[in-house]
Amino acid sequence: MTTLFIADLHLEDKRPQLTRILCDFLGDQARRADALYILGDLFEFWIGDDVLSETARKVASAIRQLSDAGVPCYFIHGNRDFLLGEDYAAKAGLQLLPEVCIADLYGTPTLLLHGDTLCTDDVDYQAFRTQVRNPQFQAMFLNMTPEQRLEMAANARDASKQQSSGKSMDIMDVNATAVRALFEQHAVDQMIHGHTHRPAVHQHVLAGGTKAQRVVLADWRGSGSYLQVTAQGMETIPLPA
Ligand code: LP5
Ligand code: MN
Repeated sequence: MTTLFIADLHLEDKRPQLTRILCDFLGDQARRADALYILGDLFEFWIGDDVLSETARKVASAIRQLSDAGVPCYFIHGNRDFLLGEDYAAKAGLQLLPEVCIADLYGTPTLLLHGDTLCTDDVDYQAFRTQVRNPQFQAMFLNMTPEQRLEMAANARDASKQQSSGKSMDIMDVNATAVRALFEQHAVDQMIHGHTHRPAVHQHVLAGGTKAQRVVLADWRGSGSYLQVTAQGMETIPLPA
């Protein structure tokens, strides 16, 4: 009885070794899981289901084999792949989840999300997010040619890199008040997310003194890993290169 979590893989054609590590994991450890949750930024960027990279095709086929073998595979969008749609999900056998959801992990209701919405001090990012999550903006973007979309995504990446280098680490981390508010809104005391690339287990004290645990997933920049949750507890397991 085990549920697995991964996030922030940032897969792209330029880094085929990461895709291979994922495919090995999907065909091995993940086969024995009750479910696999991918909490966003599976891909470095996503410009539409009609423009599939070689990496995206390989990943779809590997996830499909896992879901066909009976392991449900869930996906929550990240800030890089929020345009991943139902067409790709169907191809990959992925079930798309809303941006915040609750999973019952062996008796512990647990909030799952990418994590970017908790970074409320990063007002420039939140403004950008509001713009690009607007359905009208997305329809306009998806109507552009693949070349135009690629160029726009590359410009957004350049602007993001430039602006992020001038932001403090604190601004780019989650806001503790936003975290507590989300816990209290959903009346749960466990949360798992990614996005900040700062893996850790944090303790929060909620109104009334209740203690809550927030687990931040590791990214795959250096090497691959996954979080394994069982009835006994959780553990981050590194994957061989
Ligand atoms: O991803 P990461 O960790 O490097 O940085 C994020 C935030 N940046 C982003 C932007 C993405 O990297 C851009 C790539 C998206 C690909 C999708 C393509 C499809 C849509 C393209 C539409 C243009 O998410 C970064 C945070 C950081 O996390 C930490 O939380 O700080 O936020 C920013 O840097 C945002 C900037 O402050 C403002 C962004 C300016 C971009 C301007 C682009 C112009 C196009 C405008 C269209 C509406
Ligand atoms: Mn992210």
